[in-house]
Amino acid sequence: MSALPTAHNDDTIVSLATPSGRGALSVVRLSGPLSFSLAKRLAPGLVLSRSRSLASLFKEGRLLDRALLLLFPSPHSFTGEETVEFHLHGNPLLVDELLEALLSLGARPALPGEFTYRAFLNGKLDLLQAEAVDSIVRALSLRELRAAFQQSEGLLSKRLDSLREDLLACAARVEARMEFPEDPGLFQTPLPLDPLKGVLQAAEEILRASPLLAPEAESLEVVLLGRTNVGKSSLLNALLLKERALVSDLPGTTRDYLSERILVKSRPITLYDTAGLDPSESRPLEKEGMAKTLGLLEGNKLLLFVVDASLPPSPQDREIFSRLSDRRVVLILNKSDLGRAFSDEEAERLFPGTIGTVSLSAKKGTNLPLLRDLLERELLLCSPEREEELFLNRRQRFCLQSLSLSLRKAIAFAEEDAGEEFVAEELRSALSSLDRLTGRAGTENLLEELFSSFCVGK
Ligand SMILES: Nc1nc2c(ncn2[C@@H]2O[C@H](COP(=O)(O)OP(=O)(O)OP(=O)(O)O)[C@@H](O)[C@H]2O)c(=O)[nH]1
Ligand SMILES: [Mg+2]
Repeated sequence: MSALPTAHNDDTIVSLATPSGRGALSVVRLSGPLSFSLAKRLAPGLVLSRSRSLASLFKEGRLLDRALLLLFPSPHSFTGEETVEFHLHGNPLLVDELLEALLSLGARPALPGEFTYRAFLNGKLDLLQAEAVDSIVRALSLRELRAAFQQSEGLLSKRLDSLREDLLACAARVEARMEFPEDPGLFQTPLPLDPLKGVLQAAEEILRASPLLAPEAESLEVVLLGRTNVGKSSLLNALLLKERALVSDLPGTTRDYLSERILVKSRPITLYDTAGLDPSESRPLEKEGMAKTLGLLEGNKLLLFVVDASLPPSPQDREIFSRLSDRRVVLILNKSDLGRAFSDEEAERLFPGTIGTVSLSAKKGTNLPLLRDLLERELLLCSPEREEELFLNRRQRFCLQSLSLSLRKAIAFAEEDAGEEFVAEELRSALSSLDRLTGRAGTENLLEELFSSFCVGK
């Protein structure tokens, strides 16, 4: 990824801001000092004092499109620079024509994240808000989206600002004691232990308000497993609402496991379809597939144990099930459309200790909502929703953790009377972690890396 051109921030940059492809509209965003004049070159009829106009765009004397143009004078735009948005008809050919025209007039293609980067440089957003803009685009669940939006509005920034003020006040008191050791008035002021503990508590509260810290904690992982031919792949397809996995009436269809994400009540779940388990299997490829299935069972995954309920339970089912003791297992009685060879009660006796039983038909889709409800319940169990949530990314979490570590050390030094210098040193590093978190003090490398992971046009 090319570095963001910190030295060329007065270029006028352009990019498609909507997904490429056909649709009702495509939006092209142009930002930088030449924006208005370039727009005027393409749309001679444009009145620059109006914030929005329906304008005819011309390229080499030919009418290109009639488009809605939004004009944002500096500093009243997302980037803080003069900005024009072109709302074109949604055809990639038109977009290319417009981009080409703007580039030939002196604009340059925007790099990934460059619009947000400029907003940050121009003080429109702090680093946390800028990251939140990216999170809004990437959010996979409503819950994450809500948190990202609050963060883009400065929720976290405000809390960190007040935390910084308190921390500065503590640091100032410690530094003053070092500066004027002779001054009896100051010397008698104790080290600011309680205020420091308050700051530590506030920092740790922020960490705790992020229930879904790691991306893996956010997504429930669910493995479909069972004997061959019981309908695991059919169930995966039914939950995905598309024919993702091959289904056939021959046992051993699925050999390599595959994974897909689904949303349940707007939250992501990773589903694995696996090779059917047949303890009597001896063919090498099939055996390898089964070994992979068993490998997948590691970790804290929810297991959907699928059986064909239209046939009497087989010893193979029992054998597989016996290997799943102490795991979270849901019993799926599939093919119930073909009639049931045993009752729910018998099933529970044969396969005891599961967290639930769902009788369904993957083929007909019967009772799938019951399974989805059960999955939703499991999701909520892994992280109950709270009033206020923060979805911290790895970088943010790392800064907060270093902040809290430095504060702990500072408090320990203060408590054991180790000397002001030690306390002061830890407080300085706590402040620097905090400033790295909000972007008040960020090295250019960090910024470049961060923004270049955004989408182009953001
Ligand atoms: N009647 C009926 N047939 C089903 C149902 N679910 C699956 N089948 C059929 O059962 C056969 C096996 O289905 P698959 O989904 O390939 O089963 P699988 O467990 O993934 O099989 P392997 O990949 O071999 O392990 C296919 O012919 C499906 O159409 C169901 O709910 N009702
Ligand atoms: Mg299969």
